[in-house]
Amino acid sequence: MSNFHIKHLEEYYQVYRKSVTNPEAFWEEIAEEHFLWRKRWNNVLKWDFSKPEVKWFEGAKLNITENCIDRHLLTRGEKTAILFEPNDPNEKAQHITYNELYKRVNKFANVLKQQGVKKGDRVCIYLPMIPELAISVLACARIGAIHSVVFAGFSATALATRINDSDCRIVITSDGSYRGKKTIDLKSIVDDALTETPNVKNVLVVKRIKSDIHMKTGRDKWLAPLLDEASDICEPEIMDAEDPLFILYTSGSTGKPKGMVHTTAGYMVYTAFSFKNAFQYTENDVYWCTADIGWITGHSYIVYGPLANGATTLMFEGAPTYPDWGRFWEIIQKHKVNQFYTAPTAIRALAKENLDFVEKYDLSSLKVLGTVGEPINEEAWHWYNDNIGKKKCPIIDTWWQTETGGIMISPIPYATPTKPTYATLPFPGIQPALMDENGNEIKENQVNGKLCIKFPWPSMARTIWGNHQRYYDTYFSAFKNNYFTGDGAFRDEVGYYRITGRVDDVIIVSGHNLGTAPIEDAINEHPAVAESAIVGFPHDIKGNALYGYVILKEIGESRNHDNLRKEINQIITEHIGPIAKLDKIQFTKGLPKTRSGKIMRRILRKIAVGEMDNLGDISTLLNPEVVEEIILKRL
Ligand code: 7RM
Repeated sequence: MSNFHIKHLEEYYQVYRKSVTNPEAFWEEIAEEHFLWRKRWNNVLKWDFSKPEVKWFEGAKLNITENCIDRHLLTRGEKTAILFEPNDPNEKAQHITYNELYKRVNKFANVLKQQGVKKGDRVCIYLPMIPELAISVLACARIGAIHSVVFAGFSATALATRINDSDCRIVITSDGSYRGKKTIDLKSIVDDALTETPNVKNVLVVKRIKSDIHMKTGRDKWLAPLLDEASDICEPEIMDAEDPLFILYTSGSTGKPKGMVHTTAGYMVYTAFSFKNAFQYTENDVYWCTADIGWITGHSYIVYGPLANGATTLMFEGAPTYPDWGRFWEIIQKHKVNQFYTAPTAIRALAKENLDFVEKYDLSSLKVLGTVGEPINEEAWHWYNDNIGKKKCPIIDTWWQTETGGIMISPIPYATPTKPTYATLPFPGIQPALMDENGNEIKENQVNGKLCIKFPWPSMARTIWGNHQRYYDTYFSAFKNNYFTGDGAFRDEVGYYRITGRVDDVIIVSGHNLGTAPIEDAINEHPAVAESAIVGFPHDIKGNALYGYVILKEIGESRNHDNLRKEINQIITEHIGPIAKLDKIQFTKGLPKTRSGKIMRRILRKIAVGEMDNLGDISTLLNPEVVEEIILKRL
């Protein structure tokens, strides 16, 4: 039996039991066997959720890039570490070997040093999905600088807020980026942002689109000539286990974005461990996660987790729609991808298109399919299972958060029997709890509750940058001695978890707790429906009533809308019961989404209750224009 690579359900239960009976021994064994340490730890774990304070592997010394790169050189030097697939299908893919990655990271690290970056300094990275993004992340880690990657779809204002919050003095960006048919002038967004960031003195610019851009003398420098002159050897900075590795901002329901701080050793151990088990990666596999490195999914499961396992990790620069809706499937065929990890929102968008886009390609290399980011509805799950996995690939519905650093609840493929819409079982070392209205743990099965984690795990965030009090208030104040996730969950008769959505998405109708996800699932079963979102609005009798925003497929557009409304409520009645029927159904062309594809229910809720002048900041939305359409056609 191996703690690090679980292969049967039986083994899962054994490993799980061990991990909760003696967590310290469990993680110590994994840490000892699978990583390179410069000095051993004194304590495996010290914790106190009332502060909160959590320390894993205290006293240990290491560098995460030695674990992700150097130690693979002897056995995997010529293996592809990063497989880069450009936006333009006619541009050649790049196979960056571990040997080459070692040199490029070291050169980049030496450039950062030469620019005055020191251990503990914050470095803002604002780059598209090109190899330099992964390389600059690793270069920071090499010298002990704290990276703060900002997703390159964010606006100048959002970028400036993040730069100032963690006081980054240097920004790494590019002259532009390609996405589908568009080129985006990233550098001018940075220029705009930097009018509001007095402390940034230094901008390093990667050339990607070879455009003639404005370079501010004394501040902006092209990266290529600096890299050319830099040595390809850079001794790793030896870090303490609990030294910060990176900051990553996540937006809360209120207030400015929270800079979640992740530290070195625990994050490394857990992302490596969870990558191996969640994807069942074996040596010659090609693994592809479609997320952007600007999100936690990209940090943990494009960069650190895969590289710590010596894997080949594919990075895709482009969009799923370019040159057409077949691009994902074309890439899977071209690079014989074995594990594919994407978001339900992408699956739903792809499922709306003609199946010919899928059927043109040979997807037989696939072994594991993953989803992350939001609940996957039953219809999308089956579409993914039938058409992409051909019913032969387990689907791992992985639940986790920026704050958790790694996958928390997910099937282990080929071990855990899957169940559509269920994230199933906790990973070893993860101790979930469901809480009732009074803050007490519910021990029974077949119950709904608020999802907490009652024991620390190695990759949990340690604080919010510059605001430990907010960290406590947000996550540790609602349930004493528990980390509160903000999500609701249902636990079925065998102990499988189904994430029902953010707890603030729970709507109480006539005294019944209704999660938005199951209702949306039911609606999405209607053949004319592409996507939907439910919110509550006050109702004299029921307390709350339900307002549904529904996107129709083409076949729906031509049909009588009143009939469609009746049919949708009929489906809801069949799936959940008449209690969950919608009072209002508004058909719309789009739903307001965050840049990571999550529906912004907050905005929909405000519109449903008629608080249109008080929508808050909608500038960070992916598609702010849909808000106007929704307001105009409000019922
Ligand atoms: C990895 C990531 C976190 C929130 C989380 C949930 C929702 C994520 C699932 C999910 C249902 C899933 N980080 N969420 N995964 N809900 N099933 N498999 O997404 O910080 O950006 O978001 O996303 O509400 O709290 S995140």
